[in-house]
This record gives sequence, structure tokens and C-alpha cells, in this order.
Amino acid sequence: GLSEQEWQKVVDIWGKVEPDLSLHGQEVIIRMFQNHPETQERFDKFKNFKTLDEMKSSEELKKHGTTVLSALGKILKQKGSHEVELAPLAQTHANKHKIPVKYLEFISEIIIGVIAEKHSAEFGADCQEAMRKALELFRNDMASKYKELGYQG
Ligand code: MNH
Repeated sequence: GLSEQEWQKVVDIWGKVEPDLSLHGQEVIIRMFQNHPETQERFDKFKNFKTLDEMKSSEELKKHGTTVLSALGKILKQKGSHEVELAPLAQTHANKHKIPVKYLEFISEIIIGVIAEKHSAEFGADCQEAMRKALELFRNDMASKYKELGYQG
């Protein structure tokens, strides 16, 4: 698990992300599609986007980015006691969207990259390490739930 100091770093940096959640979210989703095109195929509503311009000008995509980061923020703020928040997410991502843990790994690294770019001064090595651990915990717990639900992920 993470120490109290590590959780504090995670929660503090999230406080820098939150005022511009939709911008961060949009960037995360677009970068995920660009770096890992197979992830775009999982979205009926986005799979036909072909150009970067199309992605950037989509209000739907921006809205989805906000939804994702807002759910993630709620989870991070639980500092590991996220059972209640995580369970429904694992349920839909296993049974409905069928999102492998590998893709959760992709998005985790992209989230770290986007924060590093936008908040380099506040997101030092120790803070990045804390965030990486928090996202690892999130993924591990998603993976356990996936298994309980019979999804190999
Ligand atoms: Mn994801 C919908 C959160 C990672 C693919 N996702 C949602 C919703 C939330 C959400 C909240 C809306 C409610 C629901 O359906 O459960 N998603 C997350 C979080 C992460 C995440 C917090 C990780 C961080 N999701 C991913 C990844 C993929 C993905 C990675 C695919 C590569 N998610 C989806 C798809 C939907 C969805 C597909 C459904 C979108 C729609 O059609 O509205």
C-alpha cells in the first residue's frame, strides 16, 4: 500500500488537475487513442474518428474524458478504501465494455504523462512515484474484481 505521505501527494496533485478536469480528460483520451489505436475500437461512439481535429472538436469525447477523470478522482481520494467506488466500475468494464487490464495500464501511464506535462513544477519524481503506486493499486483491485466476475481481463 501507500504511506499517508504518499496518499497526500496523490491527493494534492489531483487538486491541481481538478480545476481543468475536462481539458486533462480530453488530452488523456486523445493520447490513448493515438498511442494505442486498439483502444479506440472499444468505443462505438468514437471508433469512426479518423483525424486529430475530429477528436479535438468532439464535445462527446471531452465529456467522456471528464467522466473518466472524475470517477478516478473519487477513487483516489478514498486513499485505497475504494471498494464502493470501484465495484460498479469493475462490473461495467468487465462485463459491458470488456476492457483488459493492459488497457488500464496504458491509460495509467498516459495520465501520469499528461500531469507531468501540465504540472511539471508540482509533479516531481516522488509525487510521480506516489501516483504510479496509486494507479497500480487501482488496477490490481480492478483485476481482482475482474477475476471474481469471471473476466480474465
Ligand atoms: Mn472507462 C465508460 C471510468 C478506463 C472504455 N469509463 C466509463 C464510465 C466511467 C469510466 C465512469 C461511464 C460509466 C460506466 O460505463 O461504467 N474508465 C473509467 C476509469 C478508467 C477507465 C476511471 C481508468 C482510469 N475505460 C477505460 C479504458 C477504456 C475504457 C482504458 C478502453 C480502452 N469506458 C470505456 C468505454 C465506456 C466507458 C467503452 C463506455 C463509453 C460510452 O459508450 O458511453
